[in-house]
Amino acid sequence: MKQLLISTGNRHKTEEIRSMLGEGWTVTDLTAYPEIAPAEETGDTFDANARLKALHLSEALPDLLVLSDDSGLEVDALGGAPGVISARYAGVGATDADNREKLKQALRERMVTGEGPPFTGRFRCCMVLASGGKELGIFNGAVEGTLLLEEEGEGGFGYDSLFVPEGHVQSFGVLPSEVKNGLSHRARALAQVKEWLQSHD
Ligand code: ITT
Repeated sequence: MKQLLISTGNRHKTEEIRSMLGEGWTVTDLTAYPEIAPAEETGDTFDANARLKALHLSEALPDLLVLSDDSGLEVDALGGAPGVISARYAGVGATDADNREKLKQALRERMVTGEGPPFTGRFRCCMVLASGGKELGIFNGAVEGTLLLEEEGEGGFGYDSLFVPEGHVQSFGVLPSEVKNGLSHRARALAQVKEWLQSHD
């Protein structure tokens, strides 16, 4: 079995990556290393934070193959917010539900000015692969879509229940995980990671 350590404490990301990689891979994450403090996400781009997360862990565990995932939602009518601060949009320690509430409120405020709906946006994901404390590659994926003003469905995590991907009429909170994992920002970044791994086997 090949081993991949995901530099994340977000179990939803790990589950999606594990399921997309499929058999042949043992996938672990930061929850298996409680003694290692997570990297501070001080960058102001997805790329910068993905690098910080990958290199921080790869320096601590240089023998392992490390993959980071920095991701988030951009909404055009909000000037790209919540963007890189998607996980803490409603403040440090905010839950996914707090963040969704803040997003719905922000969209309602834009409606007053006649800007939507539909509100367009996208999920972005940047992944960095690292080993021996060095970057091996950087990979980006995005999925375009529109935002809902009320949650739809219980599936997924984060902003999934408010996001309808292009080509579909239901949110990621309703669509089966196989559909999300076939077209998501994370799936598109991971497809490039897989290609890189195959060509460097
Ligand atoms: P790590 O830094 O430990 O990986 P995190 O959740 O803090 O975990 P990020 O800083 O990359 O990760 O923030 C990503 C946030 O963007 C996440 O908490 C969600 O709110 C949102 N997000 C990213 N991918 C998503 C997805 O597939 N579906 C819904 N929301 C997503």
